[in-house]
Amino acid sequence: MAVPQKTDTIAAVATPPGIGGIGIIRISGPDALSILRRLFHPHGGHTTFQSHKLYYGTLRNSSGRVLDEILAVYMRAPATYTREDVVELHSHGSWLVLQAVLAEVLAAGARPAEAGEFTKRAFLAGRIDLTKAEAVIDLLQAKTDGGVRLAVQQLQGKLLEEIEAIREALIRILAVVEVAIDFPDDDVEILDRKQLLAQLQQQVIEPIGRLLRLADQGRVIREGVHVVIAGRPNVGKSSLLNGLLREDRALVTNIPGTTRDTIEEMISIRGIPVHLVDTAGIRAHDDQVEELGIERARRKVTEADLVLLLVDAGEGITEQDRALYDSIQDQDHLVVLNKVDLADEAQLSELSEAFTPSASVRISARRLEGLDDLQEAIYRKTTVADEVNEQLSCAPNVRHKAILTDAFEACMRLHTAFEIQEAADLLAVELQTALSSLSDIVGLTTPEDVLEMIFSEFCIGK
Ligand SMILES: Nc1nc2c(ncn2[C@@H]2O[C@H](COP(=O)(O)OP(=O)(O)OP(=O)(O)O)[C@@H](O)[C@H]2O)c(=O)[nH]1
Ligand SMILES: [Mg+2]
Repeated sequence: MAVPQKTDTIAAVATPPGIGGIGIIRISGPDALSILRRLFHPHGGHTTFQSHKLYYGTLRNSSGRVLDEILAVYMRAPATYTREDVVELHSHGSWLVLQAVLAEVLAAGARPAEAGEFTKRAFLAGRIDLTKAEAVIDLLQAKTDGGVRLAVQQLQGKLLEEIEAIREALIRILAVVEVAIDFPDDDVEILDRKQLLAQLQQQVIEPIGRLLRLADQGRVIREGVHVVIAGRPNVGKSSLLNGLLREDRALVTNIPGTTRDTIEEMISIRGIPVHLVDTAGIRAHDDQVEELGIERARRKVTEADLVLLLVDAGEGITEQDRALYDSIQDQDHLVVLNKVDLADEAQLSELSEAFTPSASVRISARRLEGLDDLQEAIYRKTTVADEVNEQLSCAPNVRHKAILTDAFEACMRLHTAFEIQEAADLLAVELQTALSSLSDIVGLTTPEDVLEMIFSEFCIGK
């Protein structure tokens, strides 16, 4: 994206294509008002436009033909989305009308806006920081209620506040260290290393660590988790999928090897989108189709955020269960003892024992028993334990997380440097590194190519 020149005026259709009651064309830049005057003929013959007030009238092309009856609003800079003069034309929501109106606006001197250019102008004008600009994209693309909530909070500056507080703490420490550099002889008195270390720990390292944990949580809320139901044939995997969906989605029979392909469906557990995957029962077999299904099942298991290892409590633990259990040791997992209606307490305890230390949950997929407990266990396994989701106020995205990780590492090096009584100028270097990382998050020093990547995710007109 080219760096927008201050002098040009951009325009785009801001509403999505298709038929709608109303469609909006947005114009931003110094010529916005003159373009409005040229094309729009207000009812009642107004000759001046008050800022932020809607006017009713007709929109005409250069030869005077009426293109549509519209409402128009002129918003004077700087109290606008971009901090420039902005005009919005509210026409009928026909794509043809919108295109015709846009063509007139362009002929009158505007140029077509690039994707995200309105928001980029808001950012470059300093009205919003980069985290708020990213929140706009998140809000437009949110797929869950939780995702919308996080985006709105970020738009209101929750993440910005957290980052600013950490940045300020770093600046306070840097100020002391810089005095020590200027007066090297007084180094000992000026640098109360113990106190600076405590400050670094409490006001920088701990908050960054917390944000890093929230980043993982944010991913879960925005995108959900992949939970794969695995086990040997006939243990009741498809019955469990159906039970959690409360619908007969997958075929269930008493013939081992019923499910041959993977089946994916989504459920919501306390607002978290859970992508449930039913798989082919895993066993040694010479049926080629089943073999392909098993291969696919194994792949799904390795990609899962959480594996539910299903075991038939009526039959007890088998060699195959044991082998499968061993193969998922490095992954987050829950052991699910199914068909509890076919086992007594002693058998169940023995089974739980056999899978220690892994947590196990008892259910009957056929009788729909224990499914609430299982959902609760899934929720607890896939969400950060010390953060209550409903109260989650901000969650860094992937870009923020990478930067925060760099800042965290710089702070850990700084921590050591303080401890081993490193010279003040070396401390300053690490402090600067951490500071400049945090500045990248809010967009103070973000390189142009990164900005370009972020804003290109927007649609045109935003
Ligand atoms: N008694 C009892 N039977 C169950 C329970 N859950 C499932 N079953 C039965 O176990 C058999 C196998 O169930 P499925 O859900 O098809 O098992 P699966 O693990 O998907 O089997 P494959 O797709 O062949 O790997 C069916 O006859 C189910 O009715 C349960 O909780 N109790
Ligand atoms: Mg099945």
